[in-house]
Amino acid sequence: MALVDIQVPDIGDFDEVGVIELLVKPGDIIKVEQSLITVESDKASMEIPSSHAGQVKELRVQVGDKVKEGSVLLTLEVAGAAGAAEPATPTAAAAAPVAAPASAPASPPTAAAPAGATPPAIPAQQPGPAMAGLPHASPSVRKFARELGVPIAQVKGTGPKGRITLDDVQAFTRQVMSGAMQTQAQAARAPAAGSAAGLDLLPWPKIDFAKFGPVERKELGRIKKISGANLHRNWVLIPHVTNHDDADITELEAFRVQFNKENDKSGIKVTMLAFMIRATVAALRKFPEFNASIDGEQLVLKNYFHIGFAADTPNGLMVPVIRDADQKGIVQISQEMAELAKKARDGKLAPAEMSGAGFSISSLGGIGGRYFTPIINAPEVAIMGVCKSRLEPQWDGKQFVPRLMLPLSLSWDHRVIDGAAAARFNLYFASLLADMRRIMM
Ligand code: CAO
Repeated sequence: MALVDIQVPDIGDFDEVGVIELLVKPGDIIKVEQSLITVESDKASMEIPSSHAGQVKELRVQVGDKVKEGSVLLTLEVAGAAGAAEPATPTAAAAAPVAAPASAPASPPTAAAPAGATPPAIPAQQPGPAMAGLPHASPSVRKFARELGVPIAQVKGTGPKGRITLDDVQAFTRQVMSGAMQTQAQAARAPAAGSAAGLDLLPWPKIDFAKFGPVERKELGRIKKISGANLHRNWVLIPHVTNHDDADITELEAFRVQFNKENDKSGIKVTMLAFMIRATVAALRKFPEFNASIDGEQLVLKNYFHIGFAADTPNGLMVPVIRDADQKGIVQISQEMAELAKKARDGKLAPAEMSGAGFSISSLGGIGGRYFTPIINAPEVAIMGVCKSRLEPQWDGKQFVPRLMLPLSLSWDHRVIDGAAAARFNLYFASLLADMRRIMM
């Protein structure tokens, strides 16, 4: 056994080059011609091969160092008699910068070198504008990626100037594997019909957040897991569009406040949402395709009026249903809504109380906001979102007058509904809230 210092060979026109990647580490057993480090000048990057075989005892350079011909890169323990390492002599061609296209194989020229010839440095890719858009990686990293079947264009480089390193390729592989396992687990849980199979998405980013600061982990609750999976499927599978509009509820709100005052002692409290549910029923009668579901190539139009409403609970979002809302008055709807919302918050809703809706309303009016994009509650085809009403100046033809305006956000399934119908639905819905006498017409 003998120790040999491996040096930088003649690297042509370059006086000094920067070490940008270490391709071996202490303890590695390496072969003659195996690439040891990648260096980069302002014109090209290249790999420096080993002139001997043996085991790496000590690395004598690190990333960021500047090296030149004769610099010692590492100490190698080699079998047989000791001897000074002969620096490899790169050929003129090897020292020339070569731009390697993303899909091109590494094609190390060492393979084509005549037997016994000193191994040349392997030219990698040329940095700079010519390489814009191409992944920045050395031939050995490309080869490694190719062997693993990794699409190198999708690997995020963490080396200098975004260079893709061996570690990056390995990290990408681990990420894909864990993503694939998650997808398999999800597929096992997902219903067969209407699955989102075929979406060729990147794996979810796997990040060690603790690197950036203290974190804590909390298991998602049961409701969140169930509603999250449903919302995700609906968001991905339904071509959503949202139309925004405003309803003038000045008179309606004044009436509601007056009514509640008159009935204060009875404990009855009617809510704006109850009026909206009645207005929804009237709008669904006029626009039946909003009270429908897709079933294969058919549209199922519903002759019943069960309206879901989103309820915010400590455990997550739930959607209780007011059944046969067309047969109920505002007071009854208000009372039922209060009971159902309480049950939802107490975690006592029965499955039957959350099923069968033909259309849903999501009200953030008690909280705030202007507009939002509610996600359709499949198999429904539309949902009305409302936010907090506020006094705004409105032009009455002669002057601006203060009016209480309710922001509306109607999301609809473009497979069933068109934009014109959605705009008409909003207009009609707003006209009903502006003057509820229209419901009787
Ligand atoms: N504009 C202004 N004020 C409004 C309003 C509106 N659009 N809607 C309600 N309010 C007022 C109410 O009048 C009430 O005030 P008063 O007590 O003075 O009368 C207050 O806000 C609280 O109302 P509320 O939210 O308790 O009652 P509600 O009938 O409006 O709503 C419910 C009931 C269950 C829908 C609601 O509590 C809730 O959970 N909303 C959240 C829904 C949600 O999370 N949607 C998002 C789904 S997507 O993640």
